[in-house]
Amino acid sequence: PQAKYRKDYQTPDYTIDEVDLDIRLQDHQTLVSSRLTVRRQGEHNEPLRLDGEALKLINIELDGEVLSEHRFQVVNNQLQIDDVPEAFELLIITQLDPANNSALEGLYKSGGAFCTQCEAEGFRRITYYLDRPDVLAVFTTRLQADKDKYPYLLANGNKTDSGELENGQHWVSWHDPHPKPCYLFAVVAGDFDLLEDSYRTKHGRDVALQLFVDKGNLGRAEFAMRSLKAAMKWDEVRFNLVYDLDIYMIVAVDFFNMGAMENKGLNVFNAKYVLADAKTATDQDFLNVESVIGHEYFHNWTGNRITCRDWFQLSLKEGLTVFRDQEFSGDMSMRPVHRIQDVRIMRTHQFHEDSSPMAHPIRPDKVIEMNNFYTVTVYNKGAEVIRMLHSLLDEQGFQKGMQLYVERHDGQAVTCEDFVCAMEDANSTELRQFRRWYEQAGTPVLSITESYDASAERYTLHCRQHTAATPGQKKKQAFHIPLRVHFYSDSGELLKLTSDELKNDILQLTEEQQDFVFEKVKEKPVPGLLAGFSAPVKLDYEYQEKQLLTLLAYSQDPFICWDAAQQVYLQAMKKAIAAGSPVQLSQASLDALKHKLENQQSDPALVSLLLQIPSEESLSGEYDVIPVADIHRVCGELKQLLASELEKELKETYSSCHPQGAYQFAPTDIAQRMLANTCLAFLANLKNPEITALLERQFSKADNMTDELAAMQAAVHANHTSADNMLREFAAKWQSNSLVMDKWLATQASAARSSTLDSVKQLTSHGAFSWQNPNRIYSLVATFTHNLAQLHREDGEGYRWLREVIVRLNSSNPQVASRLVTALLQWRRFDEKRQTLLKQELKTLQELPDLASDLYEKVEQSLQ
Ligand code: B3K
Ligand code: ZN
Repeated sequence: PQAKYRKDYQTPDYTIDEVDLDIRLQDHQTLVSSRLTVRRQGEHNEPLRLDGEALKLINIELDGEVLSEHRFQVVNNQLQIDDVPEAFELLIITQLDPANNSALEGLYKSGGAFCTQCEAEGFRRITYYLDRPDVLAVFTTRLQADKDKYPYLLANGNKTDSGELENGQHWVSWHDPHPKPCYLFAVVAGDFDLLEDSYRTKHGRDVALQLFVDKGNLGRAEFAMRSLKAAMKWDEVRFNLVYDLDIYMIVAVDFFNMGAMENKGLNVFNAKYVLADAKTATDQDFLNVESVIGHEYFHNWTGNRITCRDWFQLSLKEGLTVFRDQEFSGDMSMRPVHRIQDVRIMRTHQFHEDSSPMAHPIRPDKVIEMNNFYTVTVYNKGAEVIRMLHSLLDEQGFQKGMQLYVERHDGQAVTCEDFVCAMEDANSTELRQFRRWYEQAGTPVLSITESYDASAERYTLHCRQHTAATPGQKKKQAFHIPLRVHFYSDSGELLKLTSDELKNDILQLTEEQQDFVFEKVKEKPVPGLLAGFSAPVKLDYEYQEKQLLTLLAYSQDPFICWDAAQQVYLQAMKKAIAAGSPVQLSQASLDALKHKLENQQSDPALVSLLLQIPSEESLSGEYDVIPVADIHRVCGELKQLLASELEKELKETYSSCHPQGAYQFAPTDIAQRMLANTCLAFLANLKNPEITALLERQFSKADNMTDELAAMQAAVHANHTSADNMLREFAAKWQSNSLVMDKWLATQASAARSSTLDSVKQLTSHGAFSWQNPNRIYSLVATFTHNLAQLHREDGEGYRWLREVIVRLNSSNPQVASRLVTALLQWRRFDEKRQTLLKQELKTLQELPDLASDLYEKVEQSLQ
């Protein structure tokens, strides 16, 4: 496999203005006729080179004449035609085998339906094409298939015609007036239940909304439809962006590598981000549906109308669209909860990636397999970079920038640089140094100390930033970091500190070292640093326990308040690891937490979040060499400690805060369930009959999946005696619902038991599992890879089994295999014994004769 570099970008030698596709769908012999209107760009005599993979070429005609063999050749997945005219029409006929396409890229079968996934480079598995995002064409698609099996034939744009044929076939044609890159192309054919609705845009356009789901699932589609309408409205109100076709379709499919895909006018979704009702989906599932439906809808402008010039620019659409979906979720409900969850993703997964062999800037410079770059860095750190711009320019300035970006670039394929320029020009400002966020990988560490001169009433913050080397980037330059700060008195009042450099609570860090001086400061303040998690950095400031408890009790900023609790836990756990002694919390800390529990009414969701201790994975982020056993020990001890010390308060809170009456998906109820279930998870560690009764009652009486699953998870994670019974009952009850059974698989894969690996292995033969379906694999295998202590067993059995799984998936679905291998790449972060074991598995993978490019890239990078 060959690497591609961002610096090598060249405009295409040819472009395609129109594409006319005729697709005759059959399980093993689908015929695709593609009629392309091609035009040379610039002066040159280069041949036309079209991308194509796993295709059977049946025929090519140029301007109506069959091309004889000597006029073209197929080499290295490219069809090359020499001596082509300035402008011409090309007809290409290819044959495909969708029923045997287990990689789920290009055209494939999901259950009984045909569907496609073309981003990033899947269209070349359908026909020969200029498969790059800067070639924008108008697509017309005619689909033909058996009418009984595939009553719905769907493609992008508007339906233009349809008809019946003899021998049970029918056809439908579609036209999409908006020029688009081929990665946004989609077709779906199948038999579905259809939920219909409509939306009138603020421009008065009536849009038909259609949601296609597997038969029998109509009742579980309503929430997704509601979310879609909310997203359409929100984008009009907050971003002034309005939908542009007369129809918007969403199809839910069971077999899908990722979450969903924003194909123009025809989104294809992983069913788990569409189907939700109280009985089978948790509150978190509902929130995920809302956010993914929003995300794909928001792509219609940020991604589809304005797309990426090349794939190195992926964050142009993904970082921005994640930022937009985060804001949508926050505006819809529970902003603090969403923000803290987003920060958790950054701290556990993105910081981890930033310190791994696959660390890359949000705009990568070098790519072997593009599918490897749909990462938390490009997506979530990309969104944090957009959020920093939003902080620096504020909402009004940011929206001015967005407006200019849309005006300038509608209908174009552009770069991250174009986006930053629009932000600069609209605000008459310069963001020269800010661009380093696009260029440099790695997580900056922000070290802060302070000094206070009581007699001069002067308070100074000394800030230093440093970013460790990442692969290919030895020396880092200083970032432009917006540091949001709040100051409190010891008794918790918000202090108004002033300095020329402090604007809207933000200090702008641009140097490696910088001091910020505040005058007329009457008492030494408690600094609430990085409020709102204002930059994707690691904060290194030695908080005293007393300061943390002040912030925990009084901070107005939910992130600071939550983070104060996290720091209390982290300090206690790290201390216990360093001393080799049991975890302890001071009486003051325990009292502070009790106080939160006793006064939970004002914000039960936040109390729930701040009680939750850091995961084993996030604690491991604190170490260069990860002490696996110690981490496992102290996490267990801290849970146990909190359960016993706070038993009374946890019980009282549990019984007082459970919502009354039937299940409702409403913020106040969600928040109460969050807190009640957090209390239950702690209490499950106390093995007494009263708690057993509590757990079992909630498990059997719950009228909703949130509470039912929470009880089972609490039991399993605490190794409670009721656990096995609950698992059995749950499986018996839900065996026919695969999305619910995914929760059952995941719960077992995350269990902190020495038998977990054995049960995971056994579960691969269970009826609820399948090696063909990514959702099943993610639930069981990917969840297991995040189970720190069980994956990193000392005997190396966890590694060995994971490697076997990866070998198996290397040939059937390399994208999924590649997601799983991540867990093995960080071998340098473990002790010598584990290093040896990990490297051995990586070497075994490296030597596979047919190693897919997805795995090749990561394994090579890791062993370098
Ligand atoms: N753009 C798609 C991701 C496609 C993944 C390709 N391997 C989903 C999204 O971000 O909305
Ligand atoms: Zn996206």
